[in-house]
Amino acid sequence: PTLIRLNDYRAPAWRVAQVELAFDLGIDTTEVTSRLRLLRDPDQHEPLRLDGEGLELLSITLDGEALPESAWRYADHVLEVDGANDGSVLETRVRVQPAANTALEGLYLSGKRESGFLLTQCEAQGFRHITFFPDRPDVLASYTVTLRADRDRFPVLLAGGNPDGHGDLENGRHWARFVDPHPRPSYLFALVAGRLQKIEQDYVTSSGRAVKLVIWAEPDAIGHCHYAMDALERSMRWDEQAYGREYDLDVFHVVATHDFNMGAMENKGLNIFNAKYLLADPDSSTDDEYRAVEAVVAHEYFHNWSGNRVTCRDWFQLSLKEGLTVFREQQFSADMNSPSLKRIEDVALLRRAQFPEDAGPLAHPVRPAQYSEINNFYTATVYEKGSELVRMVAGHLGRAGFRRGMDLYFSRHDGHAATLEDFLRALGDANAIDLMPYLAWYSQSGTPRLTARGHYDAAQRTYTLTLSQHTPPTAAQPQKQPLPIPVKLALFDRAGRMLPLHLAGDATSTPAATTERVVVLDRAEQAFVFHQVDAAPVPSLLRGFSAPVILECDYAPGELALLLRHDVDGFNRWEAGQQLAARAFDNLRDGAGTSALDAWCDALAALFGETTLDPALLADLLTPPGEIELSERERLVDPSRVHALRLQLQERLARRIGGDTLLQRYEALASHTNRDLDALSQARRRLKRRVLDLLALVDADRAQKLATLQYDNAPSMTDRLAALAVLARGNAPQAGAALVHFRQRYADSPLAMDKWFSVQTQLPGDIVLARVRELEADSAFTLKNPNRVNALFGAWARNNPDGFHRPDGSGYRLLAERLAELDALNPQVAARLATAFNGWQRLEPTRHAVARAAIDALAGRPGLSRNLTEIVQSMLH
Ligand code: B3K
Ligand code: ZN
Repeated sequence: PTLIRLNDYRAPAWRVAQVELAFDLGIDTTEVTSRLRLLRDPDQHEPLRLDGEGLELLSITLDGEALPESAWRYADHVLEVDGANDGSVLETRVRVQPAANTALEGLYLSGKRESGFLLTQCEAQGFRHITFFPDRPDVLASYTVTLRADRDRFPVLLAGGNPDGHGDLENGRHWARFVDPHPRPSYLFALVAGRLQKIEQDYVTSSGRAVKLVIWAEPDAIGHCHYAMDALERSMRWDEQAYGREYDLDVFHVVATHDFNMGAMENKGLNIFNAKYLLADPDSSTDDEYRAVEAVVAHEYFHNWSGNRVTCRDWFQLSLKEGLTVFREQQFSADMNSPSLKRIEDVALLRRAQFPEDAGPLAHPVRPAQYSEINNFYTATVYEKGSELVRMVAGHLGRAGFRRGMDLYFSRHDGHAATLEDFLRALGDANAIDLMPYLAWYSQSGTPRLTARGHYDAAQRTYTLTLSQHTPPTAAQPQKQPLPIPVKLALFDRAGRMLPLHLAGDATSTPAATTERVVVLDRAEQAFVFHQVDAAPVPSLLRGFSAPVILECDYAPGELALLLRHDVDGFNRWEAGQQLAARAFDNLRDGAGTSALDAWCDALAALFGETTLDPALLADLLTPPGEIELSERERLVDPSRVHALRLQLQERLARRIGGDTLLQRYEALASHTNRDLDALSQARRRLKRRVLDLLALVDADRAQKLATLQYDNAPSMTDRLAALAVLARGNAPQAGAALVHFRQRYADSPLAMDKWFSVQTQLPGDIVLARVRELEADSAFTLKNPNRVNALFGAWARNNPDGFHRPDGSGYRLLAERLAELDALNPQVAARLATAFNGWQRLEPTRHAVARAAIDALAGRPGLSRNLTEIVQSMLH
């Protein structure tokens, strides 16, 4: 397959000034008429070439004249047309087949043919499945879209932009038109047509523009859209206050669908959401899902500026909109909830999803240099690491400086397609700082290792901190260069107090010394000397996770325990606890010493008794790094052993706290029976879940009885699912009845049923495979629905490493077989699921051999999609 390279970028030879689209909508066939007013780059002399995939061309005219067959060619997904000039108008009419579209890209049907609705997904290259167009993000055009359809079957007709009239047609048909005043790339096109219901809200922007907010869903789901509406209003207000950005159309439509390849899509004026990230109600959504709805609603809304008004020049710049928008969404969520809990969640995700990606065969820079299939690059690296890069730069500039930079970025590039260089230049120009050194972070893959060594000189009263960096080679990049690494730090004395910092080289006029500051390591190694230090301090490094690196520092366990007990910042405490837990894990694995294990258990047992601690933070403190993260520390990975050791680690903690203490705490927490969403209620549920999990490790019987009670009396899905998880994971005698009850009670709620599938994939290692096979035979399972596929196969392969990595290779073979079937239906979803094989190269020899055989067999199948081929081939290299 051909590789697209960043270095080959050329400005388009042909642009489009105006697009007029007319759709005659039908479930089986839809006809699309397109009129493009073309602009030619006078310096380029290529013939007009338009992208188009799977289109049945019905007619084609140029400047009003029907074109003879000799004047155009349509082959290999390109339509080439002779005789076009600057200002020419090309009109094409094509036919597409929505109901037959199982890839869910372009125009497709959501739901059943009798009751479902039509919708589109264009990013990255779906528009070429709808009509002929130069389908690249640097071609910005003005859109007028007319939809025509049967009124009974499609009472609601929506497209992006402002409404511009509607009316009746003959034969029970009707029409609606939408005009978008803002030029935009084709990937932001969207339409929706069908029987949908709505909720509405009036909104006035801070400068006084009246906007109608409308959320659309199928009749049974419309009652679950109120939380999303509330989150949308808060997002809009927040972007006005934090970034001075207002909404820019008269209407903002949001639509929920159960059939969607990813989370949601920021189409201009017509966001489309996977129902999982839009619908929320206490009976079928967990607290975590409420927060995910809030975050994704905000994320898609924020794209209106970071992505839509200023878009990407090419897909290599994807992180320009995604990394930036994730960062903005993280800031928003931090403001709406607890900043330290949000930071914990984000760093945990980075370590669970991005670090392994960056250390394995799929490693790629935040700005990749090449790709075969762009849809494979909507990754944790582009999104989450991309956000960390923005965070580093924002930290460098400070709050006011970053805002100044963002203002300049938006005003300089409004209505245009930009690059990452443009972004850094605007931020730098607004602050008279050269930020270009940060560009290296965008082109270098792999996670840097930051090593810290401290030396205290009692005679001089100095503390010298030597920092060094090293990035191990990655798949396609053997050589690495040093990067600018901002290290936020503090020094603690042995009583747990922060010390004033006097850094050598700082201006003597520095006002009262601060206790926390940032030093930037921008070469391989550098020493920082602190003066007036009375005794050997304990350094707290990389505070707030100030750079996406792996810190290696040979702390004594007692020093980490001190930070865990005394740091004032919740995130830093958690971080010290995570490092200590990882060392405790090493203790158990190596059987040599228990000093870290003891320190970790003692510190947490002491914190467990502190009543002033936020219960949610305590829950997070009581959670050691996950199995994937712990596996990253192993040279050869035996997932079953990692699983067993991590259980043992938690069991030791539970014993140290004590079964009775856990029980008492559980009972105290269980006495609050409500389903309120305020922070304290959510925090109590979170801690209750964690305490019950720990109790299950020391007194399984007791915990399962409590879980059964909790399941039966649960006022909310959060409590219900937590209880069900304890029963299912422990393969408890009561699990069967609870699962039958759940299956029946939630049969009509797809989002709850997804949880029913997922929770059963967490059975212990040897028995889960049979369950996965039973579940895929269940009448509620289908390979055609991405959420269902991820709920079963994704949850099993990603969240139950012990249950997926069976030593006989049965897990690998099952996944590989299903991937091949899925690929024929939906290549995007298949390719993403295939990344669950990431890390296979580091498996111990037995599993390594059977994993290789399964991946080889998959790679050898004929007819795999470009999507899956690229992932599988990278895996094998
Ligand atoms: N921009 C979309 C993702 C599109 C994925 C295409 N395969 C959602 C988002 O990041 O907001
Ligand atoms: Zn996004």
